[in-house]
Amino acid sequence: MGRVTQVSDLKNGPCMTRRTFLAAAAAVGAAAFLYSNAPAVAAAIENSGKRVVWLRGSGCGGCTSSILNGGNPEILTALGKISLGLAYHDGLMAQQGVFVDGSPAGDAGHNSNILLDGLIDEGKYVLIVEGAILNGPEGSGRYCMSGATPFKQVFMNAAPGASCIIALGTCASYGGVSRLLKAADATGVSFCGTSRLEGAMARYGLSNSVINVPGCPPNPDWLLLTLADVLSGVDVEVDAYGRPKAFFGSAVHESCPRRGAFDRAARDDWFSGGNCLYNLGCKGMLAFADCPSRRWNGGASMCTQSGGPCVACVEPGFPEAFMPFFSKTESRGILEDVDVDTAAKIIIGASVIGAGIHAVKRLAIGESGREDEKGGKR
Ligand code: FSX
Repeated sequence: MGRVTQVSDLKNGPCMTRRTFLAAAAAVGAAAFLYSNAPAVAAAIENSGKRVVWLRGSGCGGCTSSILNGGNPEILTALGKISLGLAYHDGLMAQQGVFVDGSPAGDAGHNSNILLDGLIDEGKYVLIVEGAILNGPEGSGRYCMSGATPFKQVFMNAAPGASCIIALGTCASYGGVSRLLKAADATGVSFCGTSRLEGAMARYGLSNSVINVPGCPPNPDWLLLTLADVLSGVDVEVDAYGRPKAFFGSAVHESCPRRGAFDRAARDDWFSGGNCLYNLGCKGMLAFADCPSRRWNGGASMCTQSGGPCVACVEPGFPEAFMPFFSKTESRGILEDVDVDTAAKIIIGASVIGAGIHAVKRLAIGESGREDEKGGKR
């Protein structure tokens, strides 16, 4: 992560290093950032000649919906502002297929298979992958088909020519909800849960660089700003789970709008109150995302603000590590025997160093000073 790109090299405007670029993006949100920096990003993207190919595997479609619902800026304005060429997205393209309206479709303008093959031949695109990659049954990948081809094969065809891969959503990042069905043998692009070895890249012997933009669904800002970075040639600094630190560097608990209630030990035992949601299963201490400061739906609100306990949807262990969603964290054994107030202090410290759930658990156990059966500190 040593390279520092001068964005000013790419456009007329104020000098901006990688660090200030990311900091500005994280601080002001996509709307303000794109409105003030769009000419720079657009110039960089035009010069780069890069396009985006967007593939969709096993998911609910909520990732695309979330991006389309990003009202500030809405997606068309955002794409126009950064001159982004979205070359392929099977859910947003016009009707395409072998036959369209009863007539054979034998060209790239009407047949998405031909279009995608042509883009793959040309290479040098940013590949967005949405949804998990399924290997079942028995390694065939046929539980998730794209036309007549297993999605697994479509991904394997497209990945090598990508200059960068963005895994969009928790399914594409870590396997997500699809991992609950064991027979599906689901995996994310570079991770399966917390395991890199089980991720699709390692399994299929691929080596492209991958950035994870998790969330079930992801916030539109996270994708738009990551794309702006990638397409501008700016390095994106990521954490141990491949997430941009600018968006996933601190625990939701740290700046939760109900944090004051937590500190006063004012915790609700049923929904619709105005206090801390910890007793209702909130996992904000274990979820690393900037939802409280960025918020959703054009900055209107976020889960805990609107009364819903955080379910840690951005984490590699989501969903099974955090289920049942409405049970207290201690009862899942995640924090073991550390009481919630001690854990909260440790987690704030862990946020500072950008630690994820495993580091939090390790720190929590370390602070409790327990010894394992072999006599060593765990
Ligand atoms: Fe997964 Fe996307 Fe959750 Fe859904 O397609 S990240 S199930 S919101 O939408 O992949």
